Amino acid sequence: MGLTIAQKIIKSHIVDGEMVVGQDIGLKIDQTLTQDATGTMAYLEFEAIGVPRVKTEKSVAYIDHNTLQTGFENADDHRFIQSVCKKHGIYFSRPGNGICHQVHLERFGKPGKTLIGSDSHTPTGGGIGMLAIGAGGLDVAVAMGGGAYYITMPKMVKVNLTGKLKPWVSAKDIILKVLEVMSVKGGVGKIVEYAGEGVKSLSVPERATITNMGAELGATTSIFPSDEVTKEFLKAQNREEDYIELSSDADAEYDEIININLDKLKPLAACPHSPDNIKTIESLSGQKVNQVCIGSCTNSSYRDMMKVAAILKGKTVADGVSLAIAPGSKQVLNMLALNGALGDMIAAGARILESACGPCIGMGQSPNSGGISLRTFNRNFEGRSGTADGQIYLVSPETAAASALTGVFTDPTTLGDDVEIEMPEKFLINDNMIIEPASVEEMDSVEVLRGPNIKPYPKTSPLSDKIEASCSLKVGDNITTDHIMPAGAKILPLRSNIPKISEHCFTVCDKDFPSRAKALGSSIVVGGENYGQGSSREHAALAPLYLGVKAVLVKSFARIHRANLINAGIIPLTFANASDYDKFNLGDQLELPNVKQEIMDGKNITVVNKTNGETVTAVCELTDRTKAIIIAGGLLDYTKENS
Ligand code: MIC
Ligand code: SF4
Repeated sequence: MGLTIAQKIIKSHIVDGEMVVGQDIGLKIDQTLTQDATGTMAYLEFEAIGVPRVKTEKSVAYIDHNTLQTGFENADDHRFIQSVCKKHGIYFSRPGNGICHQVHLERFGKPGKTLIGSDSHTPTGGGIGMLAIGAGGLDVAVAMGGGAYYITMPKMVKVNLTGKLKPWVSAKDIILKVLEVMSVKGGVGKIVEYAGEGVKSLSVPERATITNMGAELGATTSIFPSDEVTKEFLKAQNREEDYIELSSDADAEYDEIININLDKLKPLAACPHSPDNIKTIESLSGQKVNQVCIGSCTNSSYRDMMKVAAILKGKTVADGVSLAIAPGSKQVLNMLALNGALGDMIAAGARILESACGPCIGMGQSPNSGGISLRTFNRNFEGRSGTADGQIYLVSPETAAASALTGVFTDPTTLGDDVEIEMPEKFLINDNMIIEPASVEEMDSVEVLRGPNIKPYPKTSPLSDKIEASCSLKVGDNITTDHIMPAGAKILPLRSNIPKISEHCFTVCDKDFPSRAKALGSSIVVGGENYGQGSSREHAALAPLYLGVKAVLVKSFARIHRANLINAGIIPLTFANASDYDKFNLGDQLELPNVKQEIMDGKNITVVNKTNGETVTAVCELTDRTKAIIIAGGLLDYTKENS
């Protein structure tokens, strides 16, 4: 039987297990990336593992999330990461160099290689034919130390693209369409591969927009073939030697096939508060807009920015609209500055931000109360913008720029002739903001610089025979990591300080959760479907760990968050019967009377609700390895015990 693209890369990297859907497989990891908001923890964990120099082909640390420096914390974290990188063999991308995924695509991504990153949008690399997967910081630390990265062998989905996008319709509209079809949980346990005639007409950055936002499907990753378009892109980045051709075999088998006719696609928006709440721009047209933000790892490439500049040229942003633009990388920003496009944006009244995540992670530019904000980003979860009642719509750069000028939702297809943006024959290459690590001879003399806000990993303990705990919180479906561990300008500077950041855990849902959980000592969180969707932030597991959460009992989990819970030694339980969810309430006294033995024996865990006398069965699907991790008290203890 022929293989899909992802199966080919998996086959050449598998070091443990078999390529059978549903089985745990260990992969050799060629490259890693971290960003600063997850990076400090990842490097503290790497230090705790005790490997002196990374064993990957290339590991890169980016500073792009916590770039607002309203106190010493973020700057200290940047300095810490820079010094760790120097010492341990990691390349350091300085603040100002751009958003991790955009820069990685430009300068480091290679078709056919494996990449894991401590950021859920790492699948951006799929746009260049990499098997690029988002993971928890600890998984990245283990991979940097030479350890395998484990995933459940996913099912394969083929998205067959026919036809060609009509003028003003964008790659963003393709992924919004896929989200409409598959939903935010439709990709769990799957890899999405793009195929068909339509692929050829998409440039690498457009492909990367699509694989980037595949994270919102809950998919393990998404990937495009590596073809002539890929080769041209690598050539223009002066990296032609990194090219290999990669496509699926003609007789490759897919578990699911989705057909999208690009000719028929219209400009779309994901409406508040979920990336799969899709409507056409046409149906929203005329509604007032207060803010427009253009940028983020989804839509900040040279092509996107040039398109926006062309739409804005010679015009003025509507009064009552604030337009913020953050080009994705120094390369992009510098090219716009040199060719005049930046001048067109500034002249139109755009507020130019540094090349970083910025408003996407609530680092500034929160909209006004109840404000309607059109963003080219990938997530519109409630409160993420920093304004609790902000109404965030996710749209293409074309729709965003057109609407910024009119002040109302505007379908860009009404703009007349499209502007064609040629991909440059050569990008502007200047890697002067990437610092190389110290040589093997010099690395020992590098001092790691720590600030007072950097606190150690929380205390863990091996699994006990039984757990007695109260239900400290009951939540519904689609709880995101932004609910569990909110971000934003005030909380992000605490990413290196678990005791402090824990004070904000779940406060979006219930402001008393942190004090209640702490007072209870041991507790269990109960939730619905797709629990933990969104970010890879392991803080959404480490803060609960610090607050004494022993298990999470839900209807279903999102992939990365479930892995982060296991890594933190928190037991991920799902209801055997989803209706048992109704048998649990806040404050109930719960007991897992025989949990350790039951975990060792198989997968069924008894949960007794002592408050109402009900006993239910929960499922804890673990492999031998993940069982050992839970029993050891988490991946850090397990790794130390086994190395
Ligand atoms: C996000 O988009 O939510 C983030 C911020 O990039 C996160 C990582 C983090 O929380 O630090 C992600 O996507 O993994
Ligand atoms: Fe940064 Fe936003 Fe991309 Fe996350 S989704 S990496 S916050 S730009």
